[in-house]
Amino acid sequence: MNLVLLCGGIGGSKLALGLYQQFPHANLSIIVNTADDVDILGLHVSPDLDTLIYTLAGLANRRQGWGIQGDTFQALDMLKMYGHEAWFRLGDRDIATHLARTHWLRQGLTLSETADRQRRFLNVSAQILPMTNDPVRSSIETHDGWIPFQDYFVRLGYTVEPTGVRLDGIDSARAPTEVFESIARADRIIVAPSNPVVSIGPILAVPGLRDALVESSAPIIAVSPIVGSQAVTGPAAQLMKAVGMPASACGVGIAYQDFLDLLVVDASDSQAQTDAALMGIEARATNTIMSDARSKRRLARFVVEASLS
Ligand code: FO1
Repeated sequence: MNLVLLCGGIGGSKLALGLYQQFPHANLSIIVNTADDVDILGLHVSPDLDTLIYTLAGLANRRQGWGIQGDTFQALDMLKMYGHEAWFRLGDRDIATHLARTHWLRQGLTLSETADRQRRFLNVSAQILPMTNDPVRSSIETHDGWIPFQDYFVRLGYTVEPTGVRLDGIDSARAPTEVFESIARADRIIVAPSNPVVSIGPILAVPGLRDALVESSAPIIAVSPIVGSQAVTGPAAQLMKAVGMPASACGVGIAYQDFLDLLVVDASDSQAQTDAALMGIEARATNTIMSDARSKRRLARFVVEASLS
């Protein structure tokens, strides 16, 4: 079975892990957002790629979702002594990843090739596919002007009101061939419960990618990251409002309606299925909160099996 997952960072990686563990014999290809990538002191940091690969490799800091379990911050402490801002908390072992990636990129490898090397060295068997090898960066509009995504998310802890989202570089970005090939051979395509604006949005905005989904004959199932009017984690609801989308599970379905076959909503969200039906979106409810290994695998099984019936 060929499974394709469209994935952002923390929420997406949880479902990725569920699929990876529940379907160990499937060919799992994961298309990953790279619009959160950031340059820190010349190092290429790819938060969503790293969150995903660390999660599948069993290295992730499970409590915070990002970074490496048990990592230390001595390099960052030293950088502070040199007057460097330290709000983006790079751990020592994590810095090794960024050093290796940046070195490989300077040797001429593409981001896809670095991700493939990284996952092989960390014994991850899933195919990890950055959405593009070209630089695409999200910026958030606030009442004080535009700021880079990581400033909004990490430095300001998404406490400022977003009023718009921009994806610099998206028009000239190209998806690597393997991304289109994975979609073409997919038996199921799953859209993770990741932020529909700044995680899944950039993937869908890479020229040609959304069309490939619309044309795919594989069932496409999305899991809503919104329960009621709130995101399970992070600023998805605020960002959806900022770009004029209803901040609800149904709003997620509307955002994907042109290619979506099934929307999976949380069982506690009584309004979601009714609203989705009114919009002509087929929805099914289950527990979508992935708090432990069992619930991740259970949701993974649900989304794959739901598309059979
Ligand atoms: N998220 C935080 O909330 N605070 C951090 O200091 C932080 C550091 C960090 C370092 C490396 C990395 O790969 C990710 C990191 N993240 C941090 C997470 C990350 O920036 C966001 O979760 C994603 O960009 C949103 O998907």
